[in-house]
Amino acid sequence: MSKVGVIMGSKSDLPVMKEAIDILKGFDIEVEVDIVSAHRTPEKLFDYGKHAHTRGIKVIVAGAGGAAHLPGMVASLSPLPVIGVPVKSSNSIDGWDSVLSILQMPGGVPVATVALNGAKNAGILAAQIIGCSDTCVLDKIVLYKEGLKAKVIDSAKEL
Ligand code: RP5
Repeated sequence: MSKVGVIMGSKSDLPVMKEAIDILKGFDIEVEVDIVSAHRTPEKLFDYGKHAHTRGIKVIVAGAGGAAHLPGMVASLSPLPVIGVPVKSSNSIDGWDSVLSILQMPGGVPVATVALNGAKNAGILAAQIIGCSDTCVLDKIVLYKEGLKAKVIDSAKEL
């Protein structure tokens, strides 16, 4: 079964990153969650980036705040697609530091960066990548999108 790896730089990122975990579980996708700090556990980061693809992980969602090097460094080490979540953490000035640290990658090393604290969208995007080769997941994403549409139509009726 395809897995998504969700990693974050600190336990303090969990309230944000939980939105990615929850939506992925809602699509019945197996999630492997870990804390990997680019600055405090660089050896673990290296090991994770080098080996995540060898244990069934197909996409990595990586969240970090402030000088957010985790998503980019994991992308530099792993052959897997990496989705970066900039987190507005306690050490972040205003969130732009984490956004730009994750967004402005050099040519050859992409990180698909979502909005500040946009972990839910990161989870959906990861599910969509899995859905490209897994029709069960694809069907669930089709239903999810139908649900989004129905909510808007229902809310318009309530006006
Ligand atoms: C980053 O520093 C982490 O990803 C977190 O967003 C931020 C603050 O970490 P803590 O000091 O709360 O552990 O590396």
